[in-house]
Amino acid sequence: MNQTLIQEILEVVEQAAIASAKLTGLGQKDEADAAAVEAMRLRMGKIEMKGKIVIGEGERDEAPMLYIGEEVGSGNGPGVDFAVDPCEGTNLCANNQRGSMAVLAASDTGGLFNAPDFYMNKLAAPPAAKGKVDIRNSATENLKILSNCLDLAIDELTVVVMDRARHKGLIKEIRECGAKIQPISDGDVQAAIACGFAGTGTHCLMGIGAAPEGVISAAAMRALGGHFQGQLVYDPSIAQTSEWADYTKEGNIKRLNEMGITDIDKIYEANELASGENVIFAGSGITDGLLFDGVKFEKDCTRTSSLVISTLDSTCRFTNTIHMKDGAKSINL
Ligand code: VTB
Ligand code: MG
Ligand code: MG
Repeated sequence: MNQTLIQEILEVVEQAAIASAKLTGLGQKDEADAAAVEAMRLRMGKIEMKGKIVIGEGERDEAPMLYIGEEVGSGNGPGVDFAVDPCEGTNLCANNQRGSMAVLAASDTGGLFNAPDFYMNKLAAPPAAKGKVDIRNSATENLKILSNCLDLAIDELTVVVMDRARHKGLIKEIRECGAKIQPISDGDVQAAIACGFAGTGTHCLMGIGAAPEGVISAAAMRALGGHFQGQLVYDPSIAQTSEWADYTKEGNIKRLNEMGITDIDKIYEANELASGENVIFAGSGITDGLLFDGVKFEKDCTRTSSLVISTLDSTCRFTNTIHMKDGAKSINL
């Protein structure tokens, strides 16, 4: 992987964000997702690389584009593996709510955990708490550690938790500690990464979201030096999701084993989920959010706001791009 890849990858997420953003607020989540997928694939195709999707829109049969195993790019150049979520938070996009973004993680071949389409218990925290908080601890214990590491009182800490039935006990425990809960309906990738930056008002992400999104979050947190741990969830009584209405714990364990995952209770550190020599994360806002704004359409231009984190040059780049329309004479910056 090389430096020019950073710029190209930025453009990939920008184009996906613009494509989805054309459909924000229209209540069309599948269409917004499809538009982002198509735009992402088109821009990726122009990159000189032997790219491969390792986390994508699903298996080849159900996903016509950006399916797991799909080869992307020109076919020449460095080998790059991708975990993509072209429209992370499709509901947020469809309802014009905060936190939807086009997102991906890239690494050298074999550098990203091929996460199954399962759930994952996650813990994300700022760099100052890296390796100090631990997903094996209770929420109460972790909040005490976080308070020490950040030099903030517990009632000054904000913890993001997905608003789900499965988190009833967790939310109660966090409230009893006195910390502030920020419930989100979707979009735990953005919340996890927001923990990595001071000033976002988000100090911790706790709870269960999707595993593929966990790998993307881990890649970003590894690259910026934040804390991220994940543990797969295979018990439907813990996940409490309608998606798994017909699934059993035993069946899920069998599925994991078939995928080669035998240590089913393993706790994965960020550098195990994103283990490549180099890792790049890129996200571009579809709607406004914790990290950046969403796409803004103007008469003569379209404005995107993005973040690229890269271990190649140890940078976090917050970028504002004005995409000028053909014939634009004056741009009101
Ligand atoms: C999770 C979360 C994502 O969708 O995948 C969620 O990680 C789906 O969880 O950020 P449920 O099945 O419990 O609804 C997102 O919120 C959006 O992709
Ligand atoms: Mg998606
Ligand atoms: Mg998603």
